[in-house]
Amino acid sequence: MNHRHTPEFDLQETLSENRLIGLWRMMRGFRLPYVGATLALGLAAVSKTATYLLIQYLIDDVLGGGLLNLLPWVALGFLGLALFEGAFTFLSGRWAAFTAEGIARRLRNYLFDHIQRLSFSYHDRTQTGELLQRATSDVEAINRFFLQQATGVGRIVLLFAINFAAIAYINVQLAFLSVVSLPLLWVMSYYFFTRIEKAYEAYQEQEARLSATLQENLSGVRVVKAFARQQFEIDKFGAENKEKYRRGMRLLLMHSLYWPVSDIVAGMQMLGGFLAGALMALNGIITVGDYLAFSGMVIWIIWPMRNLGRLIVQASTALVSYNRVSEIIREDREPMEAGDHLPDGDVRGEIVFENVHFAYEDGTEVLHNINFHVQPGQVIALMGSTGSGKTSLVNLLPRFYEYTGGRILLDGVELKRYPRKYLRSQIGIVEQEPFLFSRTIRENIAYGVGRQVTDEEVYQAARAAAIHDVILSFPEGYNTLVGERGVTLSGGQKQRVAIARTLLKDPRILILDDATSSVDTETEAAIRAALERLMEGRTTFIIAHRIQTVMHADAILVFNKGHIVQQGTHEELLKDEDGIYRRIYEVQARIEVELEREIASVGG
Ligand code: TTP
Ligand code: MG
Repeated sequence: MNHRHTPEFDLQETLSENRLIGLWRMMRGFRLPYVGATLALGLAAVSKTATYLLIQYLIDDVLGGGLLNLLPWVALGFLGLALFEGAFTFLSGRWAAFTAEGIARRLRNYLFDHIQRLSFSYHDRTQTGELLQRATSDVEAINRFFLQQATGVGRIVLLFAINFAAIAYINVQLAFLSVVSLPLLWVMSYYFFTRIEKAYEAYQEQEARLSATLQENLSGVRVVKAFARQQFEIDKFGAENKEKYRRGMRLLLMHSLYWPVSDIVAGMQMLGGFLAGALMALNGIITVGDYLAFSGMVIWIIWPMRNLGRLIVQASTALVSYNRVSEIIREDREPMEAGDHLPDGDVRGEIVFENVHFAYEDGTEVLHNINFHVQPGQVIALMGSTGSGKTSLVNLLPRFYEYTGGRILLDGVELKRYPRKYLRSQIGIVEQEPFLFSRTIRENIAYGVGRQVTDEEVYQAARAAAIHDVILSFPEGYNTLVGERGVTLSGGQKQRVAIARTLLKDPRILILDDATSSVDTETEAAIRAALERLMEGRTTFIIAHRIQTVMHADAILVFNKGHIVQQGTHEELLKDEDGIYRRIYEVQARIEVELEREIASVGG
């Protein structure tokens, strides 16, 4: 059986304000083995009760009534009942495990799938460590719930009902006397349930904080070392860890208070039951066999009562975890397919911005009234000081974020009408801080194309990105592992692998977000020459700080604080004596001249 997430099983639809209903719906597809597990436990319980009734029969009728020839049969009966009980206990364990592990597996797969499909803004505001903790620890709590508590409830109810009925069959009064403390146990359990729920929630929150701290520390380990801030980080972690310890102690205190208290109540109840039974037997109201059977069965009435309390208390943790997991599930995915305009082939690449405004979720506008027009195949350069909104602008094109005002037209059609999936197949973006996976270089370059690629295709892309020779110089060439288990690439090498990855995808619209910032001018010139061929026929956005990089563009947009303050070709922009572009040009030219003089003096 394959329980992969399918469109028919959308966990989002199963969510419920009532957490028990939500958990019940989460069981869809696993209810049969669940019912099987519960019934098997019930049958095992029946055989236990039957054993006590057999004891009563043995004493009152076989021994007391002189039917000694039946003795072997009674012995066989005991053996059969024991085997029966063992077999069904085993089966129940298997089915419960199948249910719980199956549901947990499906939930994990669903979460993995779901988390990747959430919007950029969701990930902007959510800590990785927090998500990690919910996808692991909270899923485990839900797993435990199905493994122990969900099947346990059935068993407890059945055990209670059967033994209560059996005792009532012996004597009704005795049956009711055996359960007088039930309301007290319930009130107590409820009280602890609410307390433990709160304590556990606080505990899980802190655990998430701790794992977020750890995760961030590991990602930023270089910064920590570079600034020699180890002690600061250790103290920070220590403080978070201490808080977790404190909350953990509190949680365990609640548990360890509840257990003995419920045990005392249960013990008193049992004692009372024995006493009442003994008095009845002495007064001849019930027989000695009745009493012996009762004293066996009453345990199986008290035990479920006490354990139901425990189970309710333990279930509180699953309910907390259910909430934490459903907070993720409730988030809507980025609708990848939504959009009524799906062209058959590729886009031409004509892009028009009309009075475009954009603000991130916090509401502060970072792009104001942007207007420009790009013909298919043109190269557009974006320049401007850091934080002026260049990355924000190009991120609008693949619909990573939605613009908040104005219109963006692609081939004359508003961008919002294109499905995101289509846009992203048409647009290739080399991110400002490219991320490479801990896989081989070849896998990293081939990552963006959803098909098998030939070595020659990979080499070609790598050559265009001026990284082919570098890769060949590694001992294992294209099979060299990148990252933690392999070579550490320099910033410029990483950028070039990322460029190769995007070139191989062969997009109609190419976005290079500061993609050659860590590459020396000579290598950049080589990349530019190769790109020039590749850029032919595709609309290209280049974000860069060097005049050399942008000067050949068909149009240069100069940004300042979210506004386009200048636009035109290199020559046009230079004419404006007071313009930012001219100033940047002069500063860079001066530096260049000085640099050449320096080099000449050193060389001479
Ligand atoms: P960017 O668009 O990142 O500015 P930039 O790309 O021009 O800067 P750089 O040259 O350094 O790459 O940022 C514009 C503003 O938007 C800035 O105030 C930070 C803010 N911002 C967010 O709030 N969330 C984001 O995800 C990004 C990318 C930027
Ligand atoms: Mg940027």
